[in-house]
Amino acid sequence: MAAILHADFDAFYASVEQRDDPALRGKPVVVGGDPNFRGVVAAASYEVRGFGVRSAMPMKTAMRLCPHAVRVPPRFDVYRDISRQVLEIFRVVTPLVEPLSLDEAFLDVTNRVDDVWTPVKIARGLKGRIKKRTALTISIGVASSKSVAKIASDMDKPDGLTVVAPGSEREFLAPLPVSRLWGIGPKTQERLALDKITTIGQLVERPAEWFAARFGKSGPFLRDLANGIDERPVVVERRRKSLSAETTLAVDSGDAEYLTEVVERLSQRVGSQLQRRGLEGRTVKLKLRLEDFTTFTRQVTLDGPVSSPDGVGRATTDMLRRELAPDRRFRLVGVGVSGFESGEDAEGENPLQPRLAGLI
Ligand code: TTP
Ligand code: CA
Repeated sequence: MAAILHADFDAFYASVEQRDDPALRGKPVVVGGDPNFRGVVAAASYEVRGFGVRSAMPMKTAMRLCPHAVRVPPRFDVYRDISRQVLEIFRVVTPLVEPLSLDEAFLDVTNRVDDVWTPVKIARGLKGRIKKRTALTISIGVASSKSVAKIASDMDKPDGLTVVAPGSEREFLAPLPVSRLWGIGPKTQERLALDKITTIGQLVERPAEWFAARFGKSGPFLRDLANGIDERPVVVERRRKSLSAETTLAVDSGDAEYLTEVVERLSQRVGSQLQRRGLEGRTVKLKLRLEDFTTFTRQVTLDGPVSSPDGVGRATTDMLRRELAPDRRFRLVGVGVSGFESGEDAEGENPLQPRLAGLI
């Protein structure tokens, strides 16, 4: 039976800011961009969440919900350093570490488990180590698969440790909302609610044919997830080559202002993903589809690496400007960044040898 850990920092950016500035401790803190420049909330401290403030919300909305919140601009270099330190700690236990972003990773500890080193003990050891080294807390989920471990790590935040014993996955998942499952977003959730399916327990009662009819190709996978079955391995080296986002416009448009806004929004999305993954790229791409479906891309290779939403936005809006013409109407635009130089996603295997005794 596999033993998988999912480790996730609590209110990551916000906790780092509170750690480094004692005046922020116990206060409602939001990390993110200036509300006057359409900034969004990257991270919200636990204190400010009580006011309804959440990640990805416009900063303006956040400040309206909690006018006395303290806004701090993000310090990505600091977050990246902490992320590296923690991955090093993880790799002392096992080389099988899969980072998902700066603040999240899966660990496959199956081969490290014995009578003394149970998965829970390994998880406790890691939490202690990380707290000592970084003065930050993480929450860990322990389970037989990635999917269940990830759901478990979220159950007891902050500073949580949730163990789902092998064999009890279904029971653990049954009362939880379907939205906890990978791939079930707000739209699917709404559709399922029409069928009176709101919990994972209600979802698993449906037969295999229903899953196939409802979800097509991904039906069997989703049915497995709902049953607590997930065979996906922890992947150590996933060299991501590019990050991108695209959107089909509600109506074909040639309007410069509107198109610029869409390209800026996509650039923001790609840029913030870059930052969350600690990646920097040199090549920025703009994808365009005309109303007659002709599709083409323009790309630019920058002198220096880009890792910020604004940097991506500058490059893409420049390229867009050159493609605008009075008789040209677009139906799709996309933004992508590639040519990564650093970051966890692009890192090779770590030479550190697993050494459990080092944990305590
Ligand atoms: P999350 O793990 O989603 O959130 P969190 O660590 O702030 O809080 P939680 O305790 O609930 O885990 O994201 C990790 C970091 O990634 C977060 O601190 C900031 C960044 N982030 C963004 O920049 N934009 C976003 O939309 C989200 C969701 C996160
Ligand atoms: Ca987190």
